[in-house]
Amino acid sequence: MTNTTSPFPEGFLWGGATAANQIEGAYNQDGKGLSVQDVLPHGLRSPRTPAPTPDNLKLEAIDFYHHYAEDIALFAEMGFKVFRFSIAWSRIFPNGDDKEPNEAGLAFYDRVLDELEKHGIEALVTLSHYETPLHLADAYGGWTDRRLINLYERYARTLLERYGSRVKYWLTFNEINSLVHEPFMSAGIPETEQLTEQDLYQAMHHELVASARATRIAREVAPNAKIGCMIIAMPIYPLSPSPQDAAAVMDLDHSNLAFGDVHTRGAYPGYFLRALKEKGIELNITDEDRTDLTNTVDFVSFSYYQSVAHTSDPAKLIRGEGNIMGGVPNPTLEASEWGWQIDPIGLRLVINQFWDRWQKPLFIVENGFGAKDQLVDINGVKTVIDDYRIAYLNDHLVQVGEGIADGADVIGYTSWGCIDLVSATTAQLSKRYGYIYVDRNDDGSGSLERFKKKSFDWYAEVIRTNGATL
Ligand code: BGP
Repeated sequence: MTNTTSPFPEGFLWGGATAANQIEGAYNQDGKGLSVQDVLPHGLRSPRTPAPTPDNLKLEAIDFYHHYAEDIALFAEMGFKVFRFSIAWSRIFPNGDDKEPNEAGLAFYDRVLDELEKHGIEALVTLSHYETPLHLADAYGGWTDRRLINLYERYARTLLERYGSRVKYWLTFNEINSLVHEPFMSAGIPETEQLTEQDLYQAMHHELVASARATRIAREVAPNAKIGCMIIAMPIYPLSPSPQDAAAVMDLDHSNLAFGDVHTRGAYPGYFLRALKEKGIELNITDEDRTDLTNTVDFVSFSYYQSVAHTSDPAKLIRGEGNIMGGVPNPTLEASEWGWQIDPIGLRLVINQFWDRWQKPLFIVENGFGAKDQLVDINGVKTVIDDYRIAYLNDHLVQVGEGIADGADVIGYTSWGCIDLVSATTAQLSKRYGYIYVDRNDDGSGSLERFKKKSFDWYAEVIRTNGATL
């Protein structure tokens, strides 16, 4: 339905987002190999284990592997136009460096796509969402090794050839700017004492080249596919009005914007090369790399949860809880239970900044509110009265509307964790984001039954009216 009072354009892609390791479970079924997530039982700040342990909730997750039809039907009931999910690299190439793909793994995603098509839901696929095959971490040192570019190319080509006519929107790496902050989870890089910044930035370069290669391959084998980069967006405010603080903000902002610049301009920006030089880092960039990087993306996607403040004063530089990207807490903002500061207006700022800078369509592929939910019984129906989640999402979507009214080309919005899933940072289920409650607890107990929360109907109405009810 079109509505003249909504700033959202017709055809706006409303939906939800997930990642394989956080929903699928079935971690060793049908030939799947291990990924780094299978040995990270307690989230990103805890050490990995040598092998999977029973306390790792991701091994079973919410068992989307066997519940996908039921879950997609619920997304369809909300009116989803698009569903974001990732393909588990180690389901397709169990070790990452196998010569041939695992047909059983490919067939699973065919079934998921069949189901989406049945309901007229567009697929948005992330090629690599914090799921590097474990063998590539153990035998290669993850993305520090240049050979991963070719291995990723083989993987990307396999997927683009197989699903290129069915999947229109693709993301190359989830939150690619997280690599230097979370090397193991983000890029399978073992966090040993020998690991240097030089290694990390070289690994970043390898991912950027691999990302551009995926774009190049898509042009060859899947001409209708639209390829996007995916970065963590985070507005950064000066802690004080001093020019020194403003300059510190610019520098920190540059360290994120560089990823969008490379993906949209096809080369490293000068400010970034300067920053590397000042750190004593020299990237090994081949001529072929330079040519690869010129394959720029069709759109820019990003996650948005929070903003931060920043200062030039080292004494005040105390990292906020739950913030993996640097900066300090902003004294003017409230935070979630996990210390993520809530800032809807920041989303409008980011939309404007990215649109002004890159002039590429923008896709908000993650945004949401993690909270502890209480399942209640209302007249015999189990539900969650999640007014706090509705408020967060409503306030953020109003700002998306503002950004669109400002002139930005925003093509879609997929809220994070549209169905409850295992949290990336805490590895728990009690940090919930969904419109759909999944009966599973942090101790692993629960029936896996699905229940609609209050936000389920709220979001369905937002989609039905194309945002006019916000
Ligand atoms: C992003 C990741 C997601 C997701 C989200 C929420 O950084 O791309 O995988 O999990 O953050 O984080 P968390 O699950 O820790 O609340």
